[in-house]
Amino acid sequence: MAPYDQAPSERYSFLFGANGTFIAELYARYQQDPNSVDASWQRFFAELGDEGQAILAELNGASWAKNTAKVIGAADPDAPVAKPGKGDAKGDKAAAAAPAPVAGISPAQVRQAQLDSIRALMLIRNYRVRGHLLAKLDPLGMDKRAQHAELDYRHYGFTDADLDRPIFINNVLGMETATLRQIVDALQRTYCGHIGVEFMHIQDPEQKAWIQERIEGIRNQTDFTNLGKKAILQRLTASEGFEKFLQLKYTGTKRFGLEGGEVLVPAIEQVMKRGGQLGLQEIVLGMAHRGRLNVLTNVLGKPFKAVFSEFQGNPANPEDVQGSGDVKYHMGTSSDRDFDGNTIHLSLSPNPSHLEVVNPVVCGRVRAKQCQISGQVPPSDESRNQVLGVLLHGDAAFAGQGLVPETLLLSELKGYRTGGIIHFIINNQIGFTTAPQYSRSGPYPTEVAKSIQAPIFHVNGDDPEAVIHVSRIAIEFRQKFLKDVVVDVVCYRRQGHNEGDEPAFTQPLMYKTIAKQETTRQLYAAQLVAEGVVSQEEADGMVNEFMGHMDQEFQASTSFKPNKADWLEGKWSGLSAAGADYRSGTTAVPVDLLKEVGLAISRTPEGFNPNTKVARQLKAKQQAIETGEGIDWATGEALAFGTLAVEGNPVRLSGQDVGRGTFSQRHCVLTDQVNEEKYVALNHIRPGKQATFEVHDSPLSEAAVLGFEYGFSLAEPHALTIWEAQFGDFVNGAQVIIDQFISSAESKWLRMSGLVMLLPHGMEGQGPEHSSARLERFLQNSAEENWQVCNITTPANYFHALRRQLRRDFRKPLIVMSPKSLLRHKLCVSPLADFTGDSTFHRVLRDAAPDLVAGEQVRRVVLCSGKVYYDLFQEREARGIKDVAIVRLEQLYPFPDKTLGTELAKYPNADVVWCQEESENQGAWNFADRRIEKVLTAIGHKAGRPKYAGRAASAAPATGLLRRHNQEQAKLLNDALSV
Ligand SMILES: Cc1ncc(C[n+]2csc(CCOP(=O)(O)OP(=O)(O)O)c2C)c(N)n1
Ligand SMILES: [Mg+2]
Repeated sequence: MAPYDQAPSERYSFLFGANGTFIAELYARYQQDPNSVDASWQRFFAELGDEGQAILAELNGASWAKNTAKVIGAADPDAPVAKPGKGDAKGDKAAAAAPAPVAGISPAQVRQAQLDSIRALMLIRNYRVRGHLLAKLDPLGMDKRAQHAELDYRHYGFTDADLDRPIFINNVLGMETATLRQIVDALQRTYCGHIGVEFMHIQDPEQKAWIQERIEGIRNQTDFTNLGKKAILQRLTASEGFEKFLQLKYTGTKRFGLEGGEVLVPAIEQVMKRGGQLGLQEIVLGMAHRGRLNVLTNVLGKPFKAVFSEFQGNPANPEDVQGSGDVKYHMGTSSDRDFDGNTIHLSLSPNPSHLEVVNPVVCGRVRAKQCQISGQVPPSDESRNQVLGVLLHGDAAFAGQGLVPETLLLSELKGYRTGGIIHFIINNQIGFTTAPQYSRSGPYPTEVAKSIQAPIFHVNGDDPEAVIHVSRIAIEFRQKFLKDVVVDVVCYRRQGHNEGDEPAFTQPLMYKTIAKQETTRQLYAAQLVAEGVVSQEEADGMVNEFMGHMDQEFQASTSFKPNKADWLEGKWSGLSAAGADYRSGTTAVPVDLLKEVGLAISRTPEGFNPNTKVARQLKAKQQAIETGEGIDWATGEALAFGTLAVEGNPVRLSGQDVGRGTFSQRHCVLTDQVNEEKYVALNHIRPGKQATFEVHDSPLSEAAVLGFEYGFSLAEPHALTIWEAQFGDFVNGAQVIIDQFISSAESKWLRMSGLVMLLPHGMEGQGPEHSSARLERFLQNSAEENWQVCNITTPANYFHALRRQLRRDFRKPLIVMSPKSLLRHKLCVSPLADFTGDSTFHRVLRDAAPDLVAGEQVRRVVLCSGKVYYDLFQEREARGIKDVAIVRLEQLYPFPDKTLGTELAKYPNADVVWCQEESENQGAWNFADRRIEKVLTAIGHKAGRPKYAGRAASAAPATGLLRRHNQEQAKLLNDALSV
């Protein structure tokens, strides 16, 4: 039986003597008083961990005496053959007191043999835990690794005199007995060669045993066939040759070459090849700058001539497509590759310079694809086996960026699992000019991966077979256990950070060594020549052949015309780029459907015990639906979700505490008060005949979760994908996702997204950090119709805005300054009529007050957006003002200039005031003022330019003192309404 098939108690049985139970006795003493046994035993028991200790306590009766006797017999051929002693039975307390004599063998001999075994096992265990610390990982040989005390047999009481005595080790390392010399030799070969493996932190016994068996069972080597070896050499030739050719033709041009890490190409290919045999059909890749051009061409099959053409300054996409474009080492692509008859679809996500920020985006894309393949939410494990995320990281970035642990954190969470990402670290032992000792506190850049108990393989990048071997183990492990795996390829960077940089300014010694270092291909070619696998001529021939191919591609590049951009293919077919015209889409819904959804979400199933307060809310919901009056914000939202789901569009909502809702308003996941079972009514409108409403309370991360949802929206344009911030303020923790992806991806990379961001916003006296979603930042980033920024004031308008996301033939992100106090505001309700008939989204809400004076007599128009409208409205009512109109801008971007012009033209004699509750340097003022002025000019309005009524400029978004808040709020209302 292979060790990983054994129950834990069987695996540890060799630790126990039948008659002597030497360890058990020691352990009993240790348990009573740890100091009663010597220090090395204390360490041993402590390090055995819970599992080992539990088994020590439990077990007491294997074949120890027999086996140790055999060993002694082996050591001394003249000694009489041992017979099993008495007291073989489990739990024989009398026999446990002291080692009992075995026929012909003295108690001292038994004891010595047991001690040998235990010491050997302790040594073996510590090699499993720490052997990687002595592995020869650095191809440059500059990483001088100190001997570790616990990896020295003397540490366990052995001396050099003990090296050649056989020791019983119960088939550990594949040997029943072995001398200490043999054991150390096997351990060195297994754990301290070109592969260092960290796996003893994995708590799952099966996973841990699987890795151990893979590593120990075959001595950490794969026997490659000659054909396989030649294939590796060919791939190294291609990855080296491509960089060499670029260096030759475009000397000094930035390309962030892979030189020193060329082995990455066959390593990723191994994941694809072996993955294909294990059911893999699709891989989504994410990576930074380093080696990207090499991966694009040599791995994804982008034509070399296309890259050469881009080097010549030609665009990556055809001229007829608009967009600002991006540098070549940020571009994505997709392709199909065939490995032994298995076709793998590959796509590389475009990414910005910000290192590691693409990670959650890739995870979200993978998850969406898995949902599509399996047609279910959450995706099936089978679909997880079919779609894999592969992330390539730099060593400095993986250690340094907080988004790395934030994304790893998602790996086992129900709402975000993707069945494990394979991480490759291009560990070139440098980050720009910074050496590892300045960029991380631990020995490796990978420590953070232990937080999710991923196995970590460190491997010498100049040993291609070792790298490919661990890549194979990585994909096998991932496919079997659906968990993340890390492959840390220790290599070097032959050039400067980019090809124009001088690395010797800061690392002169390292770069002297690198200058003398033969390339990975040269070393491997020499190895294969020495092994007689290829001749020198054959190896040189491979180089010449590849360089010839480069020449041809270079010739072809001058006339190369890129294909049509692929951005509206596959799931995106049928959609098109947004034109300049305003399109609201058909978002109204027949009243019957509204009622069907409305009643379904106010119901609980038979026997369900809702919280009494929630039950009251449900009753109110039902009443509103039945009477068609007083639909509140959360109900309006649920109507949007439910109607979309019934119409076949999945809805995915994620963010912190979104199931209940931060403000206890949503309750779209109900909890039974007796058994805590959950009920999601939105999935019970038309069971089996509707799309899924997926809702996930997220971990406490903004960047990773927003990035994930953004990635999901990239792969699934027909789902409504929503991320909600707990409070809008916290959105700045995800600013890089907003700036680098959400606001600019369509322009840079022709990637559309219909993601919705809900950002609770409003000055309500809750202090500087619970008031502002930083509307001004979104408005500052608004250009080229990149997204929609809304500050909506009615449930019906919110309903239409959400549905509009999927009811047009293009996709744009929607940023909503969402309400807090309005969630319960008596006036912030809509009639059912506003959801049906010919109702639609209104970018501007006119003043419909029945007692307002005629338009020409209106003395002032107050323009505003968001919650302050209700404050203004109520203040106007309280003061009995009839000649001030209040007009709401529900959408700030794209700015509704035409509709606003029509509205303002109704009040030719009024002055115009922009009223906001945010400070003057914040909110929409600095964005809206010139646009309003333009509108006024365009319609020939005499007001000329708007006046400002709002808080004074401030460094913090809001005061922390409620009294001051109230004073400020009263003043701005007064300023706005006093003509
Ligand atoms: C978030 C972020 N900070 C800083 C930079 C600037 N920068 C670009 S590459 C680089 C070094 C990266 O080192 P490493 O991750 O080891 O990758 P390598 O270039 O060595 O392959 C830095 C600091 C960046 N691109 N992104
Ligand atoms: Mg690096």
